[in-house]
Amino acid sequence: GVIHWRCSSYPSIFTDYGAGHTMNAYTKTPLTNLVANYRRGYSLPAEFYTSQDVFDIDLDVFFRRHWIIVGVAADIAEPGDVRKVDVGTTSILLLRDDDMEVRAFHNVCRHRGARMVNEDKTSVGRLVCPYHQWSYNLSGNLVHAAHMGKGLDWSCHGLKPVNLRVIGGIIFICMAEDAPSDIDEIATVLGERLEPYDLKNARIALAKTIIEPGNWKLSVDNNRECYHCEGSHPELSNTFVSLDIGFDPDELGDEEREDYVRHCEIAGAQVEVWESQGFPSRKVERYEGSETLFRTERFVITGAGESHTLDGKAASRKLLGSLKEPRFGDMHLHTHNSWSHFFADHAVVSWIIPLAADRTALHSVWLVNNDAQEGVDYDLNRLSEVWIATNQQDADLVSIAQLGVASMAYQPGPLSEFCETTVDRNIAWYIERLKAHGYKA
Ligand code: 3BY
Ligand code: FES
Ligand code: FE
Repeated sequence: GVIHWRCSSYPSIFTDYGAGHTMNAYTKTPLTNLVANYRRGYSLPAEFYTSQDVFDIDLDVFFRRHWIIVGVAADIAEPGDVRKVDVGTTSILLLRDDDMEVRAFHNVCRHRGARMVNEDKTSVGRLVCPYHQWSYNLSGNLVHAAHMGKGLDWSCHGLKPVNLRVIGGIIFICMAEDAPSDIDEIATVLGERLEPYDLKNARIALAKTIIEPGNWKLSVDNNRECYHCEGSHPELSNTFVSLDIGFDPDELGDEEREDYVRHCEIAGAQVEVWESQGFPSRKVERYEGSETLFRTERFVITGAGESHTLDGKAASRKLLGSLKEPRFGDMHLHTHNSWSHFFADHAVVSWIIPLAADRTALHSVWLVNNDAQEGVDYDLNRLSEVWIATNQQDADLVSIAQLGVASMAYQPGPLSEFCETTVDRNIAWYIERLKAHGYKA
């Protein structure tokens, strides 16, 4: 029989989309046209995921001109601790200065511009450029430059600072001079929520980087839905039920629907209990209309109800910060380059950095109470196995998604109104931000 792939329910712009679509890595369609071709309720046209041009623009707009999460303060615990973060050709140093402040500088010497630090992680008294040994203290001031004569104004050759906010122990940076100001609102909401966990005094029990073989937007879109959870995340599914990821009620059996409705009622009531105890837990989300994409909510954990472990019980006996009660839900945080989950006993913070149009680094850290001892208070495998498995499963999904969108047969596909509304809003925010940065016809 005839296969009706030119299905009339698809808007004609997609049926005809093949014209500008090549397997070449470079787009032949200007981004402004691609933006105009985007249709709400669908995944993006292929070039958004495959083109080098779009990738370069994405890095500039979404990783230099918006706030991004690039780590946790616990990673640079001592004065002189330095962490290097590379975003495209830009290299940033995060460090702890002598006054215990976290700072962010461009990793570029003010003499002739050499990259100064080449290790991912190091510890220094001052930053010495390996080229001609110009040196900077941990506040970024130039403190040594030999044979430069009297004419050099040292005060205007310090390291270039990068906009930085440390919110509840999470490090946000923005490389633009005019960084979005709504970070203040996020600082208020998130600062209050993260306070009880005291993450700035937590310890990294495990840090792991994996490569997702796909575009950064496929990685984030994948994270925004749980449509794939049942099929791909057996470990996470023991404990994770999101309140508004949703199902088509008509497709659920009576028993399943009752279970889901009951979970929503219990979770809704629990959120109010937490709120009344002074722990903000209701959903706060910012997508379209907001410069910074942000979502947080405290979810009820199913199973034993304490943590994202295989059995749902806390993995660490020493809880984070001032917490006394292990049933404290799953406070989650989504931004356009991160997803994190905060439990009473540990937290897992994950953020992505695009490496190429079809390659993304996913960094994760598992945080525990500074006093918690491995093998005594927690078993590292039990603490980390659910999210290690989940992130790898997601990386594998991102990989097949990238392979598919790179094919000549791909055309933007319809999103589920029940399970993929956050994907839709994520994509709509992305397009809106491109337009706001001038990429519109
Ligand atoms: O919360 C997360 O990180 C997302 C939401 C649904 C699937 N994924 C686990
Ligand atoms: Fe750094 Fe010359 S480039 S000292
Ligand atoms: Fe997933």
